[in-house]
Amino acid sequence: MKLVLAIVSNDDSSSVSSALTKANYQVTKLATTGGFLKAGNTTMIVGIEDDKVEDVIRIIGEQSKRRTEIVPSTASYDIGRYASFPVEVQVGGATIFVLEVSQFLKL
Ligand code: 2BA
Repeated sequence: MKLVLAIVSNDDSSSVSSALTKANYQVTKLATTGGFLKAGNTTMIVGIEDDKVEDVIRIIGEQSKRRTEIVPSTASYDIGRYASFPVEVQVGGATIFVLEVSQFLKL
């Protein structure tokens, strides 16, 4: 048995967990925080049989593809004067760990 830990952006967490649940996988979502950006992200925990690992990774990847989004940004030109302009940022993606499970119990 394997344990998949997938860290995804909060924006993708709902579609990732819905797609996994729809495909009959059991999922636990943890509210987590990235150490570098100190921003919230979501860690999914999925316990599965070994032959399901690829399918779970595929589903997570489909729902959390890296993409470019245009977001508004502001620049200050001199005291009291600001201009707003769009900038491209990369969002989405997933960081995935696959761990060996030595025991799986439900008491
Ligand atoms: P990613 O590499 O896509 O990582 C997204 C989040 O996944 C990370 O959030 C962290 O919560 C988790 N993560 C990634 N690799 C991990 C690992 N080996 N062990 C445990 N957790 C891991 P943040 O730490 O807030 O990082 C956000 C993004 O900032 C990263 O995106 C990466 O593009 C960049 N980054 C992270 N550390 C960096 C560093 N030391 N220097 C430059 N850029 C960094």
